[in-house]
Amino acid sequence: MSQNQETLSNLLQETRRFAPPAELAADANVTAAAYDEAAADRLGFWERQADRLTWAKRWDQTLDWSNPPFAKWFIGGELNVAYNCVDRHVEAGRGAKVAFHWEGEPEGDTRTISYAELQSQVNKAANALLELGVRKGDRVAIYMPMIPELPISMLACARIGATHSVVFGGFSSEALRTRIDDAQAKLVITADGGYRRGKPSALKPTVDEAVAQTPSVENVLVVRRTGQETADTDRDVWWHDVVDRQSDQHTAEPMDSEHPLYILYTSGTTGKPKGILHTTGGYLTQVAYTHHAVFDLKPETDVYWCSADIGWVTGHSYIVYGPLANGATSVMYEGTPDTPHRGRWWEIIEKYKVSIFYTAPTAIRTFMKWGDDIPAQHDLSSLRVLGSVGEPINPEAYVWYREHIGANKTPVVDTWWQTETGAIMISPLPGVTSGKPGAAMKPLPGIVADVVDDQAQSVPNGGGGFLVLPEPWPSMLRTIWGDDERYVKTYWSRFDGLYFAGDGAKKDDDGDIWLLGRVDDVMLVSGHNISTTEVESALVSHPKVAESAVVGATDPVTGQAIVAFVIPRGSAGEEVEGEDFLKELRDHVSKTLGPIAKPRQIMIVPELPKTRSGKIMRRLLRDVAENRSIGDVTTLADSTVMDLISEKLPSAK
Ligand code: 6R9
Repeated sequence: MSQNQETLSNLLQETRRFAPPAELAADANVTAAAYDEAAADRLGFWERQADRLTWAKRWDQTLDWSNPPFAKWFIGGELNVAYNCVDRHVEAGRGAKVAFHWEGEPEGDTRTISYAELQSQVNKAANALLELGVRKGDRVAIYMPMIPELPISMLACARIGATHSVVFGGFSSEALRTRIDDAQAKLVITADGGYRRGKPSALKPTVDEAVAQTPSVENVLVVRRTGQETADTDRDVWWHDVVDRQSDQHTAEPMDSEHPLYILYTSGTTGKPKGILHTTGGYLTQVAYTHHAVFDLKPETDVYWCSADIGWVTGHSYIVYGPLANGATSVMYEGTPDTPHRGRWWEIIEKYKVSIFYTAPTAIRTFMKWGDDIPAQHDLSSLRVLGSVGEPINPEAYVWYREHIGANKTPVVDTWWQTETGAIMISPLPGVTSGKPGAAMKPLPGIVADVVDDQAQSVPNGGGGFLVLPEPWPSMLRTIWGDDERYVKTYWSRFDGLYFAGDGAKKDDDGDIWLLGRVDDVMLVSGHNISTTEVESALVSHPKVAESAVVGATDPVTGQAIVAFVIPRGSAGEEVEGEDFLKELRDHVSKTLGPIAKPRQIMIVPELPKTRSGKIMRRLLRDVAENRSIGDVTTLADSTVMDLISEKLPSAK
């Protein structure tokens, strides 16, 4: 955002409201009183949430903020994460309860894993890690498909105090190598391959290439999943050889509350990936509390499904640690939403009677594109809470999700957070909040957030600016692995004493928070700061548009001009190619947001470039809009997408 501009323009008006269903509100885990309780005594509030966990030794001090921005939570306390996620449920007589209904991509390939079975698997894996020489404090890289051995490996690490670093199963060998190297991992856990789009997709060759150049790695532990041929070096050991023969008994050792639980790398816009470090007590407290509060989880009756990949922070916190700490029954799915057909997800919801579903706007917009008739063929009546994460949810996508997936009755919780925050920070509460489509609403009880201008002054209601977090929170990152200085510089130096998240936001007239995308993406058009999110949402509110991405391109007259890329809805028909349609869209944006936001140019495209967690890579689209050659595409989920878009360019208007 430019230095002389203090606020983001606040263009979008949205008046629809959705009150919580009366039944849900009457029986909600968390009521409005929690906000007052936390405001009256914030640290006391977090102590009560820490009591959801089982501590081997109670903490002496709740928060140490004497050396900001380096926080410590629950100092002196000791606990074991795996014990909290697994053993204590078995000890409480809930061993037979299902932890995971696992659904492989090939139909019929399923596994049901109870808490007792999870305990025995985690113990065996922990014993195997010890046999392979892994000790407390060592780092273990995990590069796996979405199979049960992935959470089992993470929990086995946590059990013995090894710090895991999960790397997305789709990343290149170079990306894997730099992450292994940065953390100096001693062991890599992987599989021969996984199933993706109906075919086995190899992983092991990528690992072989990476570890050829990473001397820190002593062994590679390989799960047999697809049966693909793999090279077998001295370093390699098969999971079925080493893990299966171990004892299923292992006593979890309590760890210090600040013991490093995991590192997760985020790419950031420049430079080498940042190893975000999360620790033990504060992290588990906040993921458990938020999973209980935001999804209203009733562990005895709910079936919960988060469709994310575990290689993303959403999977760490809301497939593995939060749900298991709460003793939830979850669904875990290996594959893509369109294999073998575009109704696969809805079939899974119907099969397991999923009651809480958590996914990303990118998926929702894809389903909008595919058409309403696909979810309509399935019984989705078990659903009672729907969640969204990863990007701002366009109001129209929110309304579609609520109507076509949630039968027009389920609350939609739009949850804002980051790898760095570890857990949900800003979100509606399903039994309390009257939802506004497109708004993340308020910081959760115990969390403080604000929107400030250039001078770090809180903006008034109706204003826009930078989203900041003024107070430390239990699951906050502790540092960037091995680089304290970069941690301070990246997150705490833009505004003195405030964590700056990198996102633009606005407060509406009620003081509720709307996220407006990364500030790097904000456009400056004729002196107005306009958020890409608002223009995209205006486009998506046109009945023939499923998805759009908007960028600012250099313009001799206006400084930057708005260029939009649009994917039409499946039902839109043939007329979406013509000049009339493009004019209709430009006029629609002008009418919705004002003439200042009217795109100079709109291109109809079949796909948009996205990262593996579904975020649109606007940087690449800026290259297209400014007629440059296209930059680094290695973190794209599908690297052929840019070719598809370029092919369409001659017809661009
Ligand atoms: C959990 C996760 C973090 C960035 C974040 C923001 C965007 C995530 C959002 C959202 C608007 C939401 N983001 N959730 N923006 N509304 N509900 O996504 O972590 O991959 O680290 O990305 O994602 O821009 O700063 P991560």
